[in-house]
Amino acid sequence: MSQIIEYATLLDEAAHHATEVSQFDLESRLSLEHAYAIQAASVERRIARGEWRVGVKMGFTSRAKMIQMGLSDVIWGRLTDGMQVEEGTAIDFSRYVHPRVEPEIAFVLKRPLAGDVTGPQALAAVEAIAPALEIIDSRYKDFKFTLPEVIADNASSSGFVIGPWCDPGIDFANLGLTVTIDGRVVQVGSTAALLGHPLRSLVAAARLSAQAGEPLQAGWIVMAGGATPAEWIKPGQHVSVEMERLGRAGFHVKA
Ligand code: OOG
Ligand code: MG
Repeated sequence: MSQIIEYATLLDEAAHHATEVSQFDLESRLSLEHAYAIQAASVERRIARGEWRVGVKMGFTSRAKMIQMGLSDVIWGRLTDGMQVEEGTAIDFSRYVHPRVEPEIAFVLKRPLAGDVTGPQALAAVEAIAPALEIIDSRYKDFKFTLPEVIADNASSSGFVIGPWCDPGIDFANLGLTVTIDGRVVQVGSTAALLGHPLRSLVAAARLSAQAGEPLQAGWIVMAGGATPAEWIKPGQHVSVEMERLGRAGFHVKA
């Protein structure tokens, strides 16, 4: 127990002050259960500072991300309002350790969704879908971690940017997308990269959140996971994702 609090404090302080920490579980001795307990305790510290829970993010739901980070298990993290970056605004680079960005699709729910649900059941709970960007920022030195370590670090959650909310009746199984940094296309992909269909990521989120005793709530956002490898971001840049049929979402990094 004391070790859970100790690591939760270490990681939360690092996220809060944008400092890096050394890996503490190089041999993956920490169980996944303990890793999620550390994550929960670290997010509790954010809640105690006045942030509130707004949803869930999924990780390693595409092969591109699994290959980039060398891990192959789907993970999840907790989103708070403090992580949301308003579309079109500028972030302060000094609030991050070594941020990266990746294109995702976001869901917002109109009703709770819990347990083992089917794709159609998951879709029926969706109020809207949106093109989105996730700003990930591992607190570990050199952005390197083991599976339990990244889970403990709230799956590198740091920021998320949501574009226009769209009708979930649009077929979003395989929408082309591009990530542009300063006018240069740096990644090209498709929403199909997410477990073959982004809805599968929502189905997994419903199961995993319920298992953790925190079922998905009406009004919650679910970020489905990066569809391409993540890109480093630097001060002064403008970053955007353009998604077929759904539109775009972007942000600036202050110089
Ligand atoms: C871990 C978080 C993974 C995704 O979309 O796959 C993730 C990381 O890559 O640092 O957010
Ligand atoms: Mg992500």
